[in-house]
Amino acid sequence: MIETKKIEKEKAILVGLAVRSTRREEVDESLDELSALAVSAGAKVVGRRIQVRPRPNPAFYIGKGVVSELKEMLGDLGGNSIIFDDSLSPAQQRNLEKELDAKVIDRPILILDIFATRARTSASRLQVELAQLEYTLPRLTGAWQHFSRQYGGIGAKGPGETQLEIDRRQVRTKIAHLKKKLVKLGKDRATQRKRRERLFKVALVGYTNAGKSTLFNVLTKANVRTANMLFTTLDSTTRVMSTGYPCQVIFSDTVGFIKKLPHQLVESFKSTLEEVAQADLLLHVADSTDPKLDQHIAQTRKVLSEIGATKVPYIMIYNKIDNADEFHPLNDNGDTSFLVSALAKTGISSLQAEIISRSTKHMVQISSPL
Ligand SMILES: Nc1nc2c(ncn2[C@@H]2O[C@H](COP(=O)(O)OP(=O)(O)OP(=O)(O)O)[C@@H](O)[C@H]2O)c(=O)[nH]1
Ligand SMILES: [Mg+2]
Repeated sequence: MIETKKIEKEKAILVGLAVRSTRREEVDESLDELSALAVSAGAKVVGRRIQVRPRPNPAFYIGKGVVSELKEMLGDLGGNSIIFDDSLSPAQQRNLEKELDAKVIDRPILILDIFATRARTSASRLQVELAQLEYTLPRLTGAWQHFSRQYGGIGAKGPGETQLEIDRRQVRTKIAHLKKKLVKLGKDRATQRKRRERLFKVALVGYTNAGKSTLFNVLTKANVRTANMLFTTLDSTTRVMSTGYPCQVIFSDTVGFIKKLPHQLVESFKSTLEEVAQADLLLHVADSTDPKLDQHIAQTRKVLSEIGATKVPYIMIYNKIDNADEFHPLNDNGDTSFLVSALAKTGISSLQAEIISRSTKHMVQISSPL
């Protein structure tokens, strides 16, 4: 199972690359998010460096000169690891670790690590472990083991140390075994869903930290954990509500999305996310105070299409309106939208009225003969 290891705090330097048409400010904003991820994973950020370059260097991702510069920065700032805002190839990671003599982490491994720490139920642990193994498989080399053992911490969790010592074939066997378990899990969920067929299924989706769980709690009077942190929720929670609705309505709160979500995670969380694809209505929750609101909405739509949920009707919820001054919804493509504050509980009753009206239509549909 997933192991997590107590370690000395990582002191990390964040690195981003501005390639081709990417503006420096965009990379800077992306590093802000990377910084929040790093902090969520328990690291301390001690510095950042952006390089402008037409394309990544195949051997080191960044230019060789910047590698030397980073080495100096590590010494000056007392850092012990470098976190890259992109996915590194196994070769780039190895070369960088060798040159820098420090731990090299990329965005996918950082996200996987946060997931590993947060996974609570056997289902989410299984899904995270599979994603970690899939990610690790092409990276199984002597060099990686050496550094993972030496530095521990981020990236050394889960199938870290011990499993890195077993050969690729064993990892593949393990992957096959986990996949089988996941198929079983998928079947169990499908049976559960069948039982809920007549209910009106509402799923809350959106970028991480948008306030999905806070809104879920308001709508269902539940008490799931909320926090100003990325990926607080990993497991889906569902609540059936009957009072106030013409038919039973089932709400589900689930994992949030993020830019550059490792595809291994999307793959292995498919059975959890199936609930989203099978829903009758999506509440797409967005943080109206976030300067990158439009990008976050686009990113969420992208993940929704990856999991086959684009055909599910959705309502846009612009949340945290208590903190936004003069907010105007960005989309003019005819989406139904609501401006709410899940925290201050404003705008909730009209949202509930909309859900009730949609569930009434659903009830009429399912009870009328074909
Ligand atoms: N000001 C303000 N803050 C809010 C509102 N809704 C949620 N928050 C805060 O936003 C933070 C994230 O809320 P969550 O409900 O945990 O967000 P989430 O979308 O479930 O996040 P993950 O599960 O991590 O993906 C918390 O600190 C909430 O208190 C709101 O309407 N106004
Ligand atoms: Mg949540």
